[in-house]
Parts: sequence; structure tokens; C-alpha cells
Amino acid sequence: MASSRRKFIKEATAVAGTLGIGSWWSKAWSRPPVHAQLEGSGRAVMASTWNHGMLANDEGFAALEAGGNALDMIEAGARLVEADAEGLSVGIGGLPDRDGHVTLDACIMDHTQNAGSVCFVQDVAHPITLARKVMEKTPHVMLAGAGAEQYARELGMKPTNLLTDKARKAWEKWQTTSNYEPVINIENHDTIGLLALDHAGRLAGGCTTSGVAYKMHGRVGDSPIIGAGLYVDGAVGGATATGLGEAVMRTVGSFLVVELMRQGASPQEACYEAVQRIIRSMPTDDLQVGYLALGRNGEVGGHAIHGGFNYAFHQQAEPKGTVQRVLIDASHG
Ligand code: SD4
Repeated sequence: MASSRRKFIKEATAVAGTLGIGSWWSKAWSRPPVHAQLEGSGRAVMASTWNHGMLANDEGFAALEAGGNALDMIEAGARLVEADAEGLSVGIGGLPDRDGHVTLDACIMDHTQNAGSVCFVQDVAHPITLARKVMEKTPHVMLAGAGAEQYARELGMKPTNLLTDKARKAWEKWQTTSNYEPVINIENHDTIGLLALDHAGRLAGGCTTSGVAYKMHGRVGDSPIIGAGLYVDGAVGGATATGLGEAVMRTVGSFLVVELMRQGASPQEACYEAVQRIIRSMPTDDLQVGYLALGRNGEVGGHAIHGGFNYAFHQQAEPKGTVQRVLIDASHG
């Protein structure tokens, strides 16, 4: 089996060479399987979108200190933000859809391309944990709506009212003033996307959101879609998206970022190019999308269509060492 794969790669590389695409092609495709590449880099990194990424990363590193791995860092960081009732775009306190229902989307992925996702879920306090359970305990990748809620109940997750007074009042005000024209920059833009690399070289990512505020009931964005709102390949790196999900889904943004990195782009260059794909294919005056990427060597980058996008970056050179924390302004408006 292995020798026929080697033979295929050798022959195909020769063919690619005659077509003039040899170097990037062989670099991109003849990598050893990810399990064979895992090695302790000695460095742990976490990068998460927006200001709340700072606290999420702190929580992620606390999980690492407690003996967790990259996936635990992601889940811990995401749960912290989901539990913040003041935040209007993730978990409890998220702004509702136009009918007044808070519906949540989340996904999680690890370095071996295991993935779990839930979308259009109501009354579930921690969709990131539910997504992880889908990944680890079921044969599926994605559960939606009532089925995902049923699974949450089977796992013992108690139904939680996610609509806070603050979010309900904002929705009531919106009803009196809006013609249902949500503008992502103004109405809701703080989805959290998280990427982590642990000291053993394991990568993971997650994304969790209440989606675009005042969306149509039933609308699902990019955040729970593997390849759109999040993608991780342990051999290359990970990427996540924030902003108007429709634009991210149409360009399969996070997958694109990772594939560009596979071909040699830095995380920054890959995010820049994925943003250009959107700019080249649709009017962007009224929409914002930002990408965040983390290479398997710990390098990060981010880019957005408009100014105002930032992300938190934490790193620790060695286990138990000092965690450096910085908020990076990725505005390129
Ligand atoms: C969505 N991408 O549902 C999400 C919204 C978002 O920052 O990212 N806001 O389209």
C-alpha cells in the first residue's frame, strides 16, 4: 500500500514537472501523514478574534497549564466567551433572529481532521462543547436544530434561556427602526474564532457565534461550516473567519486560507489573498470579513476587508514559561 502510494507520488511528480508545476505541487502533496509529523516545538500559541480573544486565550492557557491539549484550550476559551451574558454575539446574551429567537452555531476541529459542529441550536449554553461531543462521541460531523438540542439533552445539558433582557431590549428597539437590513459592522461583529497550537505540536480550532443579528429564522452562517468559518490541517495550519458568513461561505474562506498556506503563503499572505477573493467577487462597501490564521510553526496572521479587525495572540516558549499576551490590530482598511 505504502509503496504503491510512493510510486504514485513519484510518477505524478514527474508528470507535474513536465507541466511546469513541479515545485509547489510536490511541496503541497508529498507531505508525510500528520501523525508522523507531530513533534514538540516547545512553543504553545493561541490566537483568537476580537478583544474578547484576550480573555479566551488566558482561559485556553489555563487549560493547558492544567494538563490540557490544544483542543482543551479551544473549548475552554470558547466556553468563557459563550458564558459572558454581556457579549451580544456569542452564547448567552447573543442578539436574537428577527423573530426573537437566539440561535447558535459552533464548530471545533483538531489536527487529524476530526471535526464536530452544531448549527441552529436554541437553549444550549455551550454549543462548543456540544460540537466537541458530536466530534468525539458520534459518527457524524454536524447536527442541526432540534436534533442537536435532543442530543444536548441526552448528554445531560440543561435547557438554558439565552435571551437576556439586554438583548431583548435591543431587538425590540430594532423592530421599531429597521427594515431588516442588517449591516454586519454595525449590528453584530464579535463572533469568536480560536486557533491553538500546544507544546506537543497539536493544532486545533473552534468558532462559536449567535450569528448575524436579526437574521431570518433558520439562517445558518459560516461559523459552524467546516471549511468556511473554520479549517484545520495538522500538516499545515488553521484558519478561522469572522464577519458576514454569506461572503465567507461563497468563497469557502478558511479552507482557502489553509490551502494557500500549504502552497507556501505565510498566514498573513494567505489571509490577505482570501480577502481579495471576496473583494474581487462581490461589492464589499457594506460588508466586513476578517480572517485569522495560524501556521503549524506558530506563526500567525490576520487580515480584513475593512479596518477595525483585531485579534489576541498569546505564546509560551516552553511549558510553564511566561505567557506573552498581545492584542494585534489587523486593520488594513
Ligand atoms: C455569521 N460569521 O453568522 C458570523 C457572524 C460573525 O462576527 O462572524 N460576526 O455570519
